[in-house]
Amino acid sequence: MKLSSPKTIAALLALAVAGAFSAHAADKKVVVGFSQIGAESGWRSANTDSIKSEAAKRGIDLKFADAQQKQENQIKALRSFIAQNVDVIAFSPVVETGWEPVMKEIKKAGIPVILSDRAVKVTDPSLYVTFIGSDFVEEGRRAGNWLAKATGGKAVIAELVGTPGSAPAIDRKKGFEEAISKFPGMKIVKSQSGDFTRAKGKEVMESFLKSPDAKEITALFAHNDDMALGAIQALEEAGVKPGKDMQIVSIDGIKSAFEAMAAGKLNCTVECNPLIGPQLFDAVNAVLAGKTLPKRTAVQEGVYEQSQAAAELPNRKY
Ligand code: GYE
Repeated sequence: MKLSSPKTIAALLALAVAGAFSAHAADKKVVVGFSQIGAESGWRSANTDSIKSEAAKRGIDLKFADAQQKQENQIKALRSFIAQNVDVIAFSPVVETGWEPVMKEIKKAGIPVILSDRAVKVTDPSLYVTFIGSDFVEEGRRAGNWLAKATGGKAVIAELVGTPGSAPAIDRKKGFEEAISKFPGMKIVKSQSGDFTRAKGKEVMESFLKSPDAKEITALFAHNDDMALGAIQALEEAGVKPGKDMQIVSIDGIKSAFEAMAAGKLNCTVECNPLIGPQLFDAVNAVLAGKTLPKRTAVQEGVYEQSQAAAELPNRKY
């Protein structure tokens, strides 16, 4: 065979291309686009840290976008991930609805989607591979059951709701209401959104305290710790003793909630684990390896009271 024959040249070229390609494939990093909701709470910051540090540990090229609690920003980020042709898209949807069009675009581009932390409402379940997150209805139930036990089934309750339309706000309310419905002496008399932030939690609690029937309130259910912590500040400023004059239960289990419990100001926190980075990237690898994943992966979590706070504090990782 003559070295200069067209056939030989074509064969050599093919070899060179294949070699270059496989070398590229070997050092090519997995690229994951992640659209985060924002930085609204201690939970969220811990969640972001978990995702970023796990990606770094595994050598994954993470394109991280913060949506500042706005769905339109998340949709923009998702479209930019399509344009960048990332290997996998993951996101934590701020609200449940309105995702179908952009998720169809992602599917058309052939990019697998993993939902992290919050769920979406879509008619076509093939628009995502798996949802990794907590059971928010169960968390609401746990908060309601704890309050029923602590108050002997008698409580006039104020509720600080999470972001309107978000899965945790909808589901936690549902679970809590279901649990307290078994107790005729328990009723919610005030319910308003504090958008999962400390500042809004404080503001809404201040407005609750200004209402003529404020003195009747004996308990507070906050959909997350940050809002409860804001409310605690409002109560203290108004001369009401949080944790004593008013029983307070919230959800997440962040370190500052344990500190507030140890100080006797918060009564109970229901755990919602934000450290889902490792599970998320396990799912990314499984998807890229062509494995089938369960449609839903739950996160393990518990319920903690004041009496456990001091012992548990040193163990808290978020
Ligand atoms: O409880 C809250 C955060 O989606 C579970 O979002 C999450 C919630 C969490 O802002 O603190």
